[in-house]
Amino acid sequence: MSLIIKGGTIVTADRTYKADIYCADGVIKQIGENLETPQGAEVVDASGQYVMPGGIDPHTHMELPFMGTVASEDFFSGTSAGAAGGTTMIIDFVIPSPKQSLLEAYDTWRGWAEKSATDYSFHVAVTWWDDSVSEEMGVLVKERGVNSFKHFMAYKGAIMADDEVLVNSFTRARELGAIVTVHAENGELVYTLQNELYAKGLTGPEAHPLSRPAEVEGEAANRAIRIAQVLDVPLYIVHNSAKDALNEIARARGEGQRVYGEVLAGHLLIDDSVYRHPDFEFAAAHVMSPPFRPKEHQKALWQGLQAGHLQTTATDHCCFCAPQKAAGKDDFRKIPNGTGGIEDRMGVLWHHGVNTGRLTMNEFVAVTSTNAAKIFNIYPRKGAIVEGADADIIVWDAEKSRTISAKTHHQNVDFNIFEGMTVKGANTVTISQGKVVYKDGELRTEKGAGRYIDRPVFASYYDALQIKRKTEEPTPVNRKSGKTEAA
Ligand code: URQ
Ligand code: ZN
Ligand code: ZN
Repeated sequence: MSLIIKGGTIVTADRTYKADIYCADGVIKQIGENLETPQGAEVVDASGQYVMPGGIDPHTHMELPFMGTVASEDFFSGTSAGAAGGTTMIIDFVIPSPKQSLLEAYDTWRGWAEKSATDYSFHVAVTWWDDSVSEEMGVLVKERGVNSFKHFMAYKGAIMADDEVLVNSFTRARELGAIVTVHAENGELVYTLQNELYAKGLTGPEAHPLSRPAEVEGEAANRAIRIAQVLDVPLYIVHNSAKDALNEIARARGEGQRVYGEVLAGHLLIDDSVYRHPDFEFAAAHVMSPPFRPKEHQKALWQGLQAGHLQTTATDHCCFCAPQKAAGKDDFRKIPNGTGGIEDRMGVLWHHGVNTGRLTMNEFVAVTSTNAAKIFNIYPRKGAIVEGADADIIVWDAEKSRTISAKTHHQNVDFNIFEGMTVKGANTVTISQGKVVYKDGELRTEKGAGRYIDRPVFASYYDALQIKRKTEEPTPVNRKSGKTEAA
């Protein structure tokens, strides 16, 4: 199976140039001007279009069992919808129940993900602690290709990690050379505010954002940053929705701490007015955590992305249909949290990022693909257009307009948070492992074609952190001599 992409302009995170790309055996074999078309190779005509690394969505939850139901998008339909929108890899989450073996949960999710159409990997959540968790984190790193561990600081009574779990898990991750990631909301505060609001008779979705104000996110972001700072472990904060969290990240990064920040396409474009919509289904369809925020937060998040305080974009694709959301009809605390977006992230970020001048095309590639590959240590296999990289590539027509709608999207959910939005700029072709999986509106994905992608530990930033730690090693005072022993 070989394929040649002719006549396009290649756009990577660091340069823009005209060249053809020849792919065979699932990888990029040759990049150069006016390449010969080898016998039997499929030709993709990219003239007048851009050619970019396929999008990497580092935050999805396909078929997640959550809040008494299961997300409606499975690994095949979700990765296919991603391919339709220019995303060629996801990093999903294994989320063990408290007291459940991490390895057992990992095997369960691996089974579900077998049906994926494009490549995938997993962050593993640490939702409880004892020696066996520490032990299994070691097995996951050394034998299962896991290099990132997730911690939900919210969801009290379910999967919330308290400070004891955070400190133990962060310490263990450092020993293993893994990065830690957090959902930063103070779960105790959320729990108290939820119950107070409900007791006051505020039972509708309009209470959801009131129960998790931006300060609740800012506190948790700061707490995670400070714990990571003291323990010398790199930290990645997922779905930053508020300037309260962004400011904590910017402060820490300004002081040289290795903290990375992710922002969702939805949080960049949607505000909290959605929760005051009179229609329950519309408002409930937007219930996710952290919630969509007042407008000034969107402005700050775009600035954070432009300034480099936030490095990646994602979707947190976690879909629940109206009948599922109706579980919270009389009690907002029971509305399954989650929204979709995997099919629209690339288009909405190009339209509101590149077409507005907020982002260059190269920055667009960085925040939709390359940075995630670097942080999660799979660059340049992923997120790059270089010889030897996986042939995960999109052909992008900057002039192509489309209007987003649940009526036409490929996502397996009955709602689209970007409903009615017209965006200019779209992938015309998506290539996964050197095969065309989407072309001019037609999905050609195959169930099970996706591969699990191992992610090695000790990314380069890790070594730097360990060197810093060594140089700051405290020296014991020799009480007999009364002098500090020479370092
Ligand atoms: O918190 C998450 O990331 C998962 C449970 C998806 N739901 C959500 O509201 N973000
Ligand atoms: Zn989350
Ligand atoms: Zn999530």
